[in-house]
Amino acid sequence: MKSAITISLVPEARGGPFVYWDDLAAGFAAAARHGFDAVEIFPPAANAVSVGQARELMERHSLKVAAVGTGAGWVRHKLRLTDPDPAVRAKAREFIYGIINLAGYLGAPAIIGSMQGRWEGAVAREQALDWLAEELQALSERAAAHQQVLLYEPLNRYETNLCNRNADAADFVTTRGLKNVRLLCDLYHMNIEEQNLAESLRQTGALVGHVHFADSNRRAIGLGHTDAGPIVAALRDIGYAGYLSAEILPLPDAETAAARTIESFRRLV
Ligand code: LER
Ligand code: MN
Repeated sequence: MKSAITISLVPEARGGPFVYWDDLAAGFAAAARHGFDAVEIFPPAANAVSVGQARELMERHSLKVAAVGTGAGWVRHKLRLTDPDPAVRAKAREFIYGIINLAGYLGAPAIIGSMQGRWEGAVAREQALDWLAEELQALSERAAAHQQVLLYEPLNRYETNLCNRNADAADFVTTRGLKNVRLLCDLYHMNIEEQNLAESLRQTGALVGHVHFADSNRRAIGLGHTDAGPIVAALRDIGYAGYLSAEILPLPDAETAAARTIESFRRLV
């Protein structure tokens, strides 16, 4: 397993669960100083990150890019893959295609989290899931062209009403035949929704594609009440070799959050 830490370049996401903010070069430098293997980037749009600059930073600091988030499509533009308006769904798809390409050029997968949206009003749950499956199929084909999977993230009940638990999401991607989609298992969402975090990861098995490494209170692992030992043991047992990526609040400050994360990672992994 490998370590990663988040960098947000989205001012509208202020207050959100990202350790480093606003400055890609400074975020890379800080991640390298703490000894992380990779950074996870949350960009405002695909064209806001220069592939050349990002590759240069990766090389200079010997860091990989673990994943690239698409949530700015929702936070900034209110685009969702399950919007009742087909024109909005098309814009959401185009926004994400751009990020899949950016991520692909950096050797990373893209994440579908908040852009999955929710079912509400005149849209029935089955209809929203049909739209989501259709979009994830198209998006995951684009990811495959970069030899990447597409990461789909179940979110807690306050952020979506589509898939809240790993088992729901696993059932969804399996029954819909989404062969190039893997799950992003975020320990913070899981702490709200799962009965047993380690057991849920064991059951998700080979579908675990990425992990957001957050404690119960969305602070660094070690600063809440999640028992991370059995979780890491479960990941090891299922043969997970991907990232434990700190999508966490920069509390009490970014440096402490990063230091506690890497300390916990080294102790556990
Ligand atoms: C995104 O990775 C996530 O976990 C969401 O909670 C962001 O709102
Ligand atoms: Mn997450």
